Amino acid sequence: MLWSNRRRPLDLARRGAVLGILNVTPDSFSDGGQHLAVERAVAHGLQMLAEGAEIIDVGGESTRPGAAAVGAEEELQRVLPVVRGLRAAAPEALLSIDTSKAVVAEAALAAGADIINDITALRGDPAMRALAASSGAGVCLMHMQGEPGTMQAAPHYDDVVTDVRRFLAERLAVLAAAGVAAERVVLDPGIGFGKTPQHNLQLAARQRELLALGRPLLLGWSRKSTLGVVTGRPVAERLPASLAAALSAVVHGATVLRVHDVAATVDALKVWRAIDEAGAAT
Ligand code: PT1
Repeated sequence: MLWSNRRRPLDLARRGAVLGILNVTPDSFSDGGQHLAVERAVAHGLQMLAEGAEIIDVGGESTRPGAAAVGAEEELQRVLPVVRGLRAAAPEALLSIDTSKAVVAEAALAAGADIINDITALRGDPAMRALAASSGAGVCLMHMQGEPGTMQAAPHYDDVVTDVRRFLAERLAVLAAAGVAAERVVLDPGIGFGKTPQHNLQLAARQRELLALGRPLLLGWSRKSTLGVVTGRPVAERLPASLAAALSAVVHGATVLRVHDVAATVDALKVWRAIDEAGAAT
């Protein structure tokens, strides 16, 4: 156990918790104005909780390859009402805030978020480390080579798994020195963040080498372009591929799965868990 709010702990010794993606960007819920957009986003978060998500990840800045950065004011306006609304409607839920800006993370934590999900692994904003230490929030440390705007230009590694493992070990040490206990941290190899499809697939195949760092793993494969390369499918047709990647991740030891399609992923995990428990019982 380590990620929790005052009401509910999440058992991170148990594999296969679903984190539902709640993007609050202008392309997601905004036709019809700001008020409606907030209502719809909150409703979508509640829907994912009803489908069995353990955590809702609220994000106001797209970080997919080629995405442009947004300003702090804009990001705050997008995410804060949604965090507030979800916290009010779902006091038990675990909420994470997907941001690289300390002002956004701080306001979201004050509004009831429990976890900082910062794709820069707390390198992007110098104030983020102190906030992580003083707030007591959970932290997801993710590997990324480069920055979202340019990271897919020419990803290069000597050995991607060794490089990612070394990076995550270094970040764990930096955070420990800053007063963020390892018990609060989950690690993420950052699928699609400055990596070719082959790099991503190697990380999936050799996930166990990352587990050797002694922390739970979070994996985000949902609808990503590597799945498009493998299957030849456009983003709207990647659910089967996403389920296969999620199941592979959990079989290889992942604890948290970051997904768009919560109900389908929860079903897939139920089947895996039933098989796993039948094996354990014999
Ligand atoms: C992730 C993640 C994230 N992914 C965490 N946070 C995104 N902790 C946003 C593509 O190749 O994996 N872990 N926050 C979304 N980013 C991407 C990256 C989306 C690549 C799409 C692609 O299609």
